[in-house]
Amino acid sequence: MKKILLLIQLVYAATCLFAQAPIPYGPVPTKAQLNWHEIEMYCIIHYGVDTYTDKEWGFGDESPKLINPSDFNAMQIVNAAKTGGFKGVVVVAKHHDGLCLWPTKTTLHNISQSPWKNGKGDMVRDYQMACSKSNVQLGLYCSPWDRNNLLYGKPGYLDIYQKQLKELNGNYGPVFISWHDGANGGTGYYGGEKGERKIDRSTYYNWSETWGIVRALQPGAAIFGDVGPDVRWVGNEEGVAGETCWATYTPEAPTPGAIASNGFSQYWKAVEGTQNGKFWMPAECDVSLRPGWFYHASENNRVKTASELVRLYYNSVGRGANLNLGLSPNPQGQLDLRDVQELEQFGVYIKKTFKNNLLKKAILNPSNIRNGQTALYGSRFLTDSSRYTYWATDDKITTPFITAEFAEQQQFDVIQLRENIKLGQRIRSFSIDILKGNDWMEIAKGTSIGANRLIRLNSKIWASKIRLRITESDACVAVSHFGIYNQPLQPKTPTIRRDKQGFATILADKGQAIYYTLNGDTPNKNSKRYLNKFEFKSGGSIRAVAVDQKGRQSDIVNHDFGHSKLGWAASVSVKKAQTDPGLMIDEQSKSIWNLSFSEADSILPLEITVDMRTAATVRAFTFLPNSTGNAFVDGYQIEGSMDGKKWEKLAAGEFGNIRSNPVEQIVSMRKPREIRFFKFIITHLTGTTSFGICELGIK
Ligand code: FUL
Repeated sequence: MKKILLLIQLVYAATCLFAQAPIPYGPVPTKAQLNWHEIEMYCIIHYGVDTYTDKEWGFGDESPKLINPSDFNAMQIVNAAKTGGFKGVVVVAKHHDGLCLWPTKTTLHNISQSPWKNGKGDMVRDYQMACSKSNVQLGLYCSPWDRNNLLYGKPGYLDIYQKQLKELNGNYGPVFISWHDGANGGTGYYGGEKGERKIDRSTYYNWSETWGIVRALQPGAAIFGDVGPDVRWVGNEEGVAGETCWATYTPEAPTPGAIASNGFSQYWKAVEGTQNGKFWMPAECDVSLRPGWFYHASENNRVKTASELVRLYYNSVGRGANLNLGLSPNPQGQLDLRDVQELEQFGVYIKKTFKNNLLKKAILNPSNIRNGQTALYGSRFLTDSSRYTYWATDDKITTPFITAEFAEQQQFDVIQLRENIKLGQRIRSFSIDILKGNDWMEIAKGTSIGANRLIRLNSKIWASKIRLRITESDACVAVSHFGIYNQPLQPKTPTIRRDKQGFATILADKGQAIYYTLNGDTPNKNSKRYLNKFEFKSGGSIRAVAVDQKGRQSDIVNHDFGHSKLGWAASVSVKKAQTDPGLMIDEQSKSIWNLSFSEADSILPLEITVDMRTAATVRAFTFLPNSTGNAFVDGYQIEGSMDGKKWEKLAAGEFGNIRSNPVEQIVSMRKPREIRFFKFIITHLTGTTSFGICELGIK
């Protein structure tokens, strides 16, 4: 009897406590979404036929025989991600070219037809094993668009796609994310029929049924799609969320081509989400470590540096979104050393930054604690390691503050805040002050916190008293983390420029020595010291490092230059209204040659002829599109000539994924060519009304 009474009392006490907890506000994350938030950073791995054909989107007619890596090593790839601090990897099990990297029963176009492991291999299985060994979570991407499949675009394909999802989600253990993207329909091989297949992307895949399959097999997986259902695409492939970024979202149809005032190439409301939106649908920021998603040897000098990754981290994870970084194994089946090193340096830097929350040694004084229950909602929960214990205020208190007092002055340059998102996204805006003499001085402010909010100050600040003010909240606050941190000191990465005359300059902060290499080697204190600008007309790669007086090294900066364009002239085959063709060859990526048109057919094929004035050896052509245009060049042909009369076709093809990832496109030649003139012939455009070219060049 006594025991029963005690139990009743306990249940009563627990109910009281529960009743006093803040009521969740608005939509809240599911278990799968909570897990996704905790992961914060993961990598998506693109490897397949494109790795061997030097393309971003395979056409679908590539032979599986191309896949024959000498040293495929899932462990090396997964470990590199892990060392960088990434807690998951998403394996691209099938890309748009349709080649399945696992021995599927749904199509012969799969890894069993490749010479790798005599057709007995299964790359998805290798990744699964590597992930479970390294304690990294596995995610899977099976492209809905399949340019190989005969039935794509017809009703029969859905069954195949759903069966592929069943195999992947049923046979490889738990996955944390099921990734689905929006690229679909268009030209392709389609079982040999070739041509264009159009689909209605909102009905063709019967998403409710298709996602139902994933849900049933993988209840712990968050489902990513352009517009959710669990995780939304941020709307660019630059890895950047809006400065204000809500985890909640009321989807709207995208407005293709519209240019946002904040400079994003394609404005989707997804970049900021919706304050008080209908659904919990946080943003994923995807961006590749290299310019493209697949490996291209021509991009080996353009691997993002650790400090670029740090910037992306603050612009994605630091805004409550997740970072999905693209990794591109090489034809041998591993990541290049440079990619591994940048990941590692990035991981070390972030770890060092967040090792020590200085607020742990401060006395925290909140202006209000919910029901006065310090033990349940007090400020000590702000500096513990849990994301779900929290400081809360009384229901009516929506603009509280909290002061932090140190025994002595502290130096810091990063501020971190988190809400307990199990209770929804509640806070609209906040400010941070420091005490200067007798006055509070605001040093930072922002809107939206959610799962994570980081503010990186421009310079280090000293203070012994800091204050967090919640300036607007939709409900009483539930803050789970407040931290201040000090980034490791490191000289600023040098910058490299080349002027119109073809001279290269390397700049670093005062008092720092610069060392550089021109042969691709990693520069260090033993490399050539930079003293004056030098001639660099024919281009190539410059790598530089700054070293301060204490011997600390900056990040290494890489810059790939094409041939200098001094004296070049350009002309265009149509007489329509357009800006000066010279803008395409002025070495200024911001100046754009633009052309407006109504029907693509009326201007295509469109020829741009460039006279380089003297003959040059060409290893590759480069094309930088205008990322803010309505239309993009995705079909091209390149011709070369010595005299401007007799032309030879040098290359033709498609710029896959150019709309979503409008980076510089490089068309490499098998053999270097000696030419004086080249023609860039546009054979196809995606979209209508206007398009632009920032630069054309050679390497
Ligand atoms: C996009 C695809 O079209 C790209 O090729 C790449 O896979 C990227 C991650 O997603 O939608």
